[in-house]
Amino acid sequence: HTARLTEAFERTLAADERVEPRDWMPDAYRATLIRQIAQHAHSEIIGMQPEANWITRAPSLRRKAILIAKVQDEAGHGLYLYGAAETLGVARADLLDALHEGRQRYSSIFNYPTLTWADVGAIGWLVDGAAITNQVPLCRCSYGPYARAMVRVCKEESFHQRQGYELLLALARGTDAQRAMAQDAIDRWWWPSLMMFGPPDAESPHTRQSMAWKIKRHSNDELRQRFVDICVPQAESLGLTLPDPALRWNEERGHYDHGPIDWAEFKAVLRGAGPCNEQRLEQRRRAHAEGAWVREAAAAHADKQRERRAE
Ligand code: FAQ
Repeated sequence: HTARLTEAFERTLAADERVEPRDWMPDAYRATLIRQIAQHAHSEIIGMQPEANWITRAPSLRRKAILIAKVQDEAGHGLYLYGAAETLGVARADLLDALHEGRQRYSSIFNYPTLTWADVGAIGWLVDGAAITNQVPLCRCSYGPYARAMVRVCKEESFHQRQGYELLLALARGTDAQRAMAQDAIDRWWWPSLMMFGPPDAESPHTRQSMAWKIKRHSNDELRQRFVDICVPQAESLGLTLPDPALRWNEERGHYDHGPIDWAEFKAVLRGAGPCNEQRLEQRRRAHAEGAWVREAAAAHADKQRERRAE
């Protein structure tokens, strides 16, 4: 029986069709999706913190309105993603517990501080830029609910990326101090953005299987290279530099070569030893506790509605 189900599952993958929640799927496929989608959802909501740090200090009403909208979009992305994870048979409350207890991860990138206003621009340009590069192929992920969620998320993220680029462009064309602030932000966010794509292929335990299952469509290093190739000309048009003296066009490969990534730093951040790991989790736990009354009120309201309908 299982052999027949496995065969049907493999046929769906081979035909490039989507696996849907009611379809049979191998336990390990389900577990991998839960891990990746939950990590992705957690990243969206933890990712609200670094930028939210600047909402009250945005330099104009226009910039403030844009930033509030962006951070709100990230909350929305988290909700679609928790919803997609729930179709695999897990409860949102359990996923949040796993995040709060450090049993599930969120992206390394959100453990870095936002020190100046220019960091909001660098996050939009580089962090959202890396997120899009990684997520556009996920629109073709074999699991239907995740693939469909990615379509809207990517559209919103390309708006986020442009607002970051436009913000940096305004600073780059501003005073010397503004240009220096933009350059400093890029210097700090460049390398952590490259780490968002995950460990090098040779050290990535999940890539091979996830690619065979068509969850991932490209390896970590392929997407990282694609991102570097996109950013170099964009940095040139900003008139700012990327902090890597080894960056140069390789005619033979048809790609930019880049210098070595500090994987020890990446591992430290994953271990919880990044600059803001404790602060981010602490803030998340506090927000969850302070929101308990909202969840209780929503549940009471739903109960009342149900009772009324039953009358
Ligand atoms: N940070 O074998 P692999 C955003 C873990 S964008 C932390 O290569 P995989 C938008 C990995 O989980 C950011 N952990 O794993 C936004 C695994 O852990 P485990 C979120 C990382 O899954 C913008 C281990 O290392 N995007 O939020 C990282 O095949 C601005 C081995 O790695 C996504 O989550 C990392 N960077 O490939 C919001 C995209 N990299 O459990 C606000 C979806 C790896 O074995 C503001 N996810 N790990 O111990 C993916 O595409 C994949 O999961 C990868 C990792 C590519 C991240």
